[in-house]
Amino acid sequence: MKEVFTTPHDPENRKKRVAAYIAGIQAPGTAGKDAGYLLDELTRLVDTLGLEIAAREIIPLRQLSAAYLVGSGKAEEIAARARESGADCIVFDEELSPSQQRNWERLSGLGVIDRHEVILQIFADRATTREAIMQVQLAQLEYSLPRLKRAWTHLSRQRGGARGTRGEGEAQIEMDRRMALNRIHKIKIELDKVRNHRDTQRKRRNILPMPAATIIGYTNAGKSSLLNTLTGSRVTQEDKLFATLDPTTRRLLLPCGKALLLTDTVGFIRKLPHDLIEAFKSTLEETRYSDFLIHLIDASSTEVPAHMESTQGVLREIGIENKPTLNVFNKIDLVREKSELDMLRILHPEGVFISARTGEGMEILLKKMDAVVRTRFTVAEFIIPAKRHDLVSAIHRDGVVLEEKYVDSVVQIRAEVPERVRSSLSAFIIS
Ligand SMILES: Nc1nc2c(ncn2[C@@H]2O[C@H](COP(=O)(O)OP(=O)(O)OP(=O)(O)O)[C@@H](O)[C@H]2O)c(=O)[nH]1
Ligand SMILES: [Mg+2]
Repeated sequence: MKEVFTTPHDPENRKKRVAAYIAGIQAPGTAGKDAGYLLDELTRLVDTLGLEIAAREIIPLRQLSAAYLVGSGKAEEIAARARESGADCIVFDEELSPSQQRNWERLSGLGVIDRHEVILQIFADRATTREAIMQVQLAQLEYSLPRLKRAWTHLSRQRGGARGTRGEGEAQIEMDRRMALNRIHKIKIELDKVRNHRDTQRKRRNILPMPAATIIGYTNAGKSSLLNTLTGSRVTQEDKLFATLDPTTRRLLLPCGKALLLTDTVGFIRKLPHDLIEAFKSTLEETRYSDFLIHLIDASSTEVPAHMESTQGVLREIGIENKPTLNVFNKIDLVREKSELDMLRILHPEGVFISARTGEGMEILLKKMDAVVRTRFTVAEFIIPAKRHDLVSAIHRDGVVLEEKYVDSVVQIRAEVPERVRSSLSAFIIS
């Protein structure tokens, strides 16, 4: 039995050693075409992880069976094909229960993992900041808890199979379980500390907040590329899934002269493991403080509706589905058939069509962003003590000053300001 993830931080090394048999699943009632897309997506995920692809197949699920997901005869055949292909492990697109995973490993003699574990491992490989690392560890520990028995089986086989009595195994599992629970408890306390620190920082920053927007969307849609194109920054952009885990915020000057804080964040995917959404909730909650969202969609993908639906699903899950949203279709330079673009334009008349690579459509996008920001501005009249330069300059920075008069020791300002500036300066408003 080979461990699948032996060298988590060395994808090159892993590539030489571990080959995967990709088992796509065609659920009852799903078209073969859809199963094909899902198979391709799982292949990309496994490739992102740095494993070699030994072979792939789509397994039609007719009747679900408790032991192997598929009937045991079918399972034997798949296991045999996987072994013949030279694979070290089988990767399933469907989530396997801990006992199904154990049964498959016993049957095939290969490592067996599911999509959930692949995504967790990609996140683990990519996490660099303390918060992301802890968030992923938490999700991994929670995933591994019901699977400790499987880990123990691995271990006893590696040691030569028959060693260790059953009682010894049970005791070890109980000890591992307690250690894992302990670790989960500690990580949660640490994460709380990091989050409190961030909250304090945010509050400090938000005394006079600038308008803010977040780019969200399916993984690989081009979110980081768009942030880079718009703000001239250099966030990692890669043709890999989940290139970005940590949010990055940059300041952008809109054509109307107003500044906007633009954040690029982690991407979403179909069947994103719930524990990862939970773990990244606090990162994604930053999105809550945005005035609007830019939902970026890869227009060159044939899976636009499914991608949009999964993104909206995650937004619902974190409770921010009602934010004003601009639907922006990216990578139009890659769309070969004009009719496909026309169709998207008909289906999404409010959509903006761009290429973060060539810069096409960027002016229109900026205008739309301007318009959204403007709708969030209202006219207010302030009387501010002249010595409060900080407040006066904040109004200049975040609003559009229409009139300004210095009278005695106060400044009278009439300006268009965003709602949050209005509420934080409400004490100085006269109308
Ligand atoms: N042809 C073309 N490629 C693009 C465009 N925008 C982004 N890309 C490419 O698409 C790939 C993914 O881009 P990223 O900006 O990393 O995508 P992302 O949405 O940030 O991805 P994750 O962080 O993984 O969720 C990269 O190889 C980019 O160069 C575009 O408009 N046209
Ligand atoms: Mg990115």
